Amino acid sequence: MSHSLIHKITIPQYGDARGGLSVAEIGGALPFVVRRVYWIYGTQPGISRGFHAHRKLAQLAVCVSGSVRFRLFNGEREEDFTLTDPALGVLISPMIWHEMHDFSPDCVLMVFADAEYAEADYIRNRGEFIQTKRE
Ligand code: T46
Repeated sequence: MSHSLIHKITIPQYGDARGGLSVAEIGGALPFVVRRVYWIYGTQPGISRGFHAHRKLAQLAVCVSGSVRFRLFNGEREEDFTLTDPALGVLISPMIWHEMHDFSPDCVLMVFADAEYAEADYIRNRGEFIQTKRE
């Protein structure tokens, strides 16, 4: 049996009667030291994003508001997972092709990354990605 491509991380919640509070920290939900955080929001209807893999970068994506569907592809098979819970993260490991679809209008997707931005780390061509996986 093959392992799932979707590696989910449960983020501790300390919400109470006042509302929610979730924490990602080293030794807890964060599997790496974070060197960059970015967030994607106000995505226009019908827009999909991603369509690339990273050579070395590891990331943890948390949908802190709304929902978004991730499609992960390891060069052989694809799996989809919809993030709807601000207390759940999905790992985007190196050399995993990823796409984001079906952003809800209120979606805020927060991404924690283990390195600074580097365009050279992206593989933005699916054919090149598949070829690189085979090498
Ligand atoms: C990823 C998925 C989940 C920067 O200059 N610095 C940054 O840190 C980022 C993230 C982006 N940019 C620039 C590069 C492009 O000119 O912002 C522009 C839009 O980036 P991109 O088209 O790569 O956005 P997405 O949503 O397709 O992908 C993003 C991340 O770039 C990517 O690393 O894994 O979200």
